[in-house]
Amino acid sequence: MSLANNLLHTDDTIVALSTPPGVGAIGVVRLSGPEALAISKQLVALTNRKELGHRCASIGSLIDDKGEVVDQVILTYFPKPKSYSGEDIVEISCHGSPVILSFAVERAIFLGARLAEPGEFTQRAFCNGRIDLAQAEAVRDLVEATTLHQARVAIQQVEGALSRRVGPLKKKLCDLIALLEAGIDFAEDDVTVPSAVTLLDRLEPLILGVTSLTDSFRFGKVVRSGLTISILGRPNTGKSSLFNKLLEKDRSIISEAAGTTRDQVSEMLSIEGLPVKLIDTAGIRMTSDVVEAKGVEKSYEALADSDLILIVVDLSEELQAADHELLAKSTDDERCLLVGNKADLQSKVKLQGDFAIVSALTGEGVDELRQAIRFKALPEVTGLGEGTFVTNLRHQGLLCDALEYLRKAEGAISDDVPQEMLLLDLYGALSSIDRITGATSVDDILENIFSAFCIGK
Ligand SMILES: Nc1nc2c(ncn2[C@@H]2O[C@H](COP(=O)(O)OP(=O)(O)OP(=O)(O)O)[C@@H](O)[C@H]2O)c(=O)[nH]1
Ligand SMILES: [Mg+2]
Repeated sequence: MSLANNLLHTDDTIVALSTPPGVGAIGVVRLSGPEALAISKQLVALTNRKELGHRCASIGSLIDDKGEVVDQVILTYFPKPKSYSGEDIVEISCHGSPVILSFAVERAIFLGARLAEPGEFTQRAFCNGRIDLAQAEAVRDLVEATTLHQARVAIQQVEGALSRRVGPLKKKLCDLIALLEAGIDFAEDDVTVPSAVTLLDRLEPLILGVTSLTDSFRFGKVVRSGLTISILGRPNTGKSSLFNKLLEKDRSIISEAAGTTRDQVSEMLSIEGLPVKLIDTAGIRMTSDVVEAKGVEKSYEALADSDLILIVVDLSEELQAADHELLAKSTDDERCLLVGNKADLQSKVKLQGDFAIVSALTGEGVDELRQAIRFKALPEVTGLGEGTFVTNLRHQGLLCDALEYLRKAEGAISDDVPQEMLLLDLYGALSSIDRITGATSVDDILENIFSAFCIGK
């Protein structure tokens, strides 16, 4: 059965292994639903007590159908409604043998539980109003985080950071819809039809709010999927040395011969918590060597796919034609970050504008370069916490849809289109926003109309 079929089916009890399959020191079997407590009582004989305490650990024996002991386990009972799923939950920590864990799950199924679908505990948390949709999606991001920084952002969203930003926008939209509905439905009851100026005044902050969210996706994408950084420069400037230094291992070949790197070398790493694909490229120069020329071609290709480009120049030598070409590029392309290398040697170059100074040989300035990379990829945007960035492509799509509807509504007001038509656009925006956090019911809007206008005289 798929999750969609299960969506409204939450009156049974589900069971699953919550820790990864395979051998471990412990493995946790989790039950959620109305029979969770009853099933766990038949599954485990408590050692010291008759009843499980609320939210505390109790020791017991996992037993088979004949009452024979299979394992010594710890039970934790989280009574509804303040559990993760909003239902009764019992977690059984067994010793981490796959045989014991399968036995516990199978025995729970025999006693009346059903094997949980992937994500079903979180789905129940959503159905029981413990979390909204955006929070549920962030749980998945948290579980899949590959850097600590991604985890920190995801946990902020699990705690509702994004929902708290979307919520007030949705409230403003509902207010505006209520204002229009009341004007249309109760026109005879002396409810004034809102003027175009009033409507535009109300619409403007909504458009701004949604725009600032869609703009944040540029940064949210960096947090979620990371970024691609290529290192570019003429031969022998120390690109491979810098690549290895950032990577903290000798991955790329370094030599004093110009044209050492001929093919692209790439590695994944974390820079200040951001997942990065770092690419070392062949030094850019005119060359008659066919293989090296191919490498140079690839270096230019790497440019196109990169979110950030480190342009490396050798400070210990006068700038050459290839350097000037790349420097011109770095001023035109805002993805470029200029890096002056070989700071340990006598400098013959004076760089202009923004740049970082490093020595790939001694490591001097490399930490500062990491910070500069992080700042360039993720500037401190207007006081927004990173948890409020839109990190999810689905959310971004829905916000763009909402924005389109709001802009249409704005045009409709200016063109004096009938307010019924305007409402259609606003409902369109609401339905897109609803799909981020969960639905607004007709009751929400009605309640808003009546509370705001005291109709019912
Ligand atoms: N003194 C000093 N030498 C460096 C520094 N960085 C690199 N070198 C030396 O410069 C030479 C070239 O370094 P590479 O890292 O191979 O340069 P590259 O830019 O990758 O060169 P190609 O792959 O040929 O394009 C080597 O002899 C390095 O040891 C530095 O910061 N200071
Ligand atoms: Mg190289």
